[in-house]
Amino acid sequence: MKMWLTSTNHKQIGLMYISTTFFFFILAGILSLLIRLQLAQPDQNILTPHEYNQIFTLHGTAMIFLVIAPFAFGLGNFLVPLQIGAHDMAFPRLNLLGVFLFIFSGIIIFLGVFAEGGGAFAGWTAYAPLSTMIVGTGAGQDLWLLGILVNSVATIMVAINFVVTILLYRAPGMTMWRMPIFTWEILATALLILMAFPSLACVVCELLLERHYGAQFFNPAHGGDPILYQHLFWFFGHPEVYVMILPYFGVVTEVLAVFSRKPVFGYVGLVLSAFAIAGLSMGVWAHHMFTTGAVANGFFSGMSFLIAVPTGVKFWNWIGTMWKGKLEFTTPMLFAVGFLFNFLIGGITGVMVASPPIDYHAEDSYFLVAHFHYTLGGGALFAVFAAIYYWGPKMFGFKLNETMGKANFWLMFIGFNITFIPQFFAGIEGMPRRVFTYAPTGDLGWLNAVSSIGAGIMAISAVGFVLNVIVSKLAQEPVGDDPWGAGQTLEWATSSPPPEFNFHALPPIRSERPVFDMRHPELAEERH
Ligand code: HEM
Ligand SMILES: [Cu+2]
Repeated sequence: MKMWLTSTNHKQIGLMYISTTFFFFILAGILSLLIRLQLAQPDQNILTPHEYNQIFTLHGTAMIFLVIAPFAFGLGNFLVPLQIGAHDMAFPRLNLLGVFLFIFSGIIIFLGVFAEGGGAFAGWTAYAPLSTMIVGTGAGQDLWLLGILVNSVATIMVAINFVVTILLYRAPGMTMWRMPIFTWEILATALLILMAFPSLACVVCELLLERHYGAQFFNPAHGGDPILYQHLFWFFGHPEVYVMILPYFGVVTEVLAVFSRKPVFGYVGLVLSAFAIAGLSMGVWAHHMFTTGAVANGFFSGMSFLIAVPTGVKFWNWIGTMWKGKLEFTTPMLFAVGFLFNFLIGGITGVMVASPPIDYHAEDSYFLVAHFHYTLGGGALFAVFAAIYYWGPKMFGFKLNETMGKANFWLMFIGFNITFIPQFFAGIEGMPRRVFTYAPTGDLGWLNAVSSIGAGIMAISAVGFVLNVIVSKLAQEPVGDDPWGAGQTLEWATSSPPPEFNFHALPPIRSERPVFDMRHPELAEERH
């Protein structure tokens, strides 16, 4: 117990992030099942409108701030020092403070539900004036705001740590152009956090000042403007969706290369496209505000279309990596390929809603809910599972059961698509999001029933995953340094789990795959 409270070791802190996100994933998953239960049929009253508003607010908030983004910080904490040949992160104590602030932020956010009047209810976007409303709301919204503020400070801390570690703590020979793609994506993510998160911290403080100290930032009656809130929120909010996907682009790239038994295809293109995406993502925020009529739709639509170009480069390189490879469909590989399928649908529907005429119809409908679940659920979440199955042996010292793993994947993949494909059509038929029920018009009844069945299948898959962890932990089959026998990057040159100081000795580093070069010197290629 003492080690969990005091160790500043990056691997320990990585596991603290990962186990905490897993706990919040279970909570946020249960909340999503409650939503699907309420929406399974029209005109149901299993939940009251206020309960429903609190539940989707907490579900979305948790999945974004307490699951998908921090899981990547945990994985990065565990892996980045290993991948660059360092013994730890640059600021170990700041790292420990950061993970505790993160855990604390989650507790504060969830404590809100016990406040008089219930928890936050204004969605994960907390738009003013809904979120500045005091009358009839208790401390739930304030605790949510405080939790988000603490979470944003913790996130800025971990980003600083990643940038300094990656730029200054690489082992001799580990030049920037020899770093693994995952580490590059973490660097792009950390820089994006430093550019975007201050806007979140600032707008949360403004909301708290407006709720309790008479500030009038967003109140038009006193010269304020609710549109200002949306600008400040989405200046953070859109880059945040890339903070939640860039690390997983890295996960998928590494898994595809290892289980295609090939080097990454288009290494430089993958690196440059990560920074192109990060840069462009700072210039598209107002595509969330097309329907306000208060922004330059043409400009922000054009910028949003542009992001498809570097994303296309990534898809091209992922396909190139698999092309003519010796494909091995292990569980991590299945989740990585599932990611490609789902994220493609998420990406294409993203381009659709980046067009203002289509967005006028799709905004705040279930078409949009389906779109961002394909990118964040079908994309990022699938990559989370790929990462656990792929790097699990390195982190825990045992492999998860492959047969149960494949069942986990197929149930998750089928369940996911059954859940969210009907939502596109419910949205096209005009079903609004964030409303606790709907009238039995058109196809909405059966579309939602099918969607809820899909969510049930996903839940069974998630239970299967938990069982797999328990069964595999009990079996505790020991694994060597390179359990998949195809390691390329440095983490596969040390034991599983690694020793406290990471490496007894480092292999020579002359390319982006030093472990492969060490094992196959006859095939080794130098990369400058
Ligand atoms: C695991 C299965 C999941 C199911 C069944 C599910 C279901 C839903 C549904 C039905 C809504 C819409 C509620 C409404 O607008 O009335 C919703 C909202 C949302 N979900 Fe999920 N979700 C899942 C996973 C995820 C994941 C992995 C993320 C990742 C970030 C996520 C993020 C969100 C967000 C941000 C919202 C918007 C909340 C708001 O309107 O403020 N969900 N989810
Ligand atoms: Cu956006």
